[in-house]
Amino acid sequence: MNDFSMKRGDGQRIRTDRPKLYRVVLLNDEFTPQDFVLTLLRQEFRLDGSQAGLVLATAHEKGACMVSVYPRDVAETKAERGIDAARRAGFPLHFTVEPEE
Ligand code: NFA
Repeated sequence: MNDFSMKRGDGQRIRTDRPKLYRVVLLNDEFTPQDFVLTLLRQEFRLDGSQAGLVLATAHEKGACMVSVYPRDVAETKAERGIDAARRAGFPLHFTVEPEE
């Protein structure tokens, strides 16, 4: 069921929609240096070194890899910040955002 349900102090039951989650997906390209991708995955997406290495390697080999899932606005902001940082550095690195399920 897609709701949170909890009792307030006065006994009233409060339900709110659980936010839908969206995947941020890293796309491979031929030009963006691996070190740049690793730094971005660590700094923007808060992956640790081994997670970042696995995501990088999977995208490199298979063409794409899910980075993480977030509520929509967070996913879109992180993807945009990643794309912007790459563009500023002169690289074509790209992320997409897609709904889970
Ligand atoms: N394929 C890039 C390279 O060999 C590295 C890369 C991996 C880029 C994953 C984007 C995503 N320099």
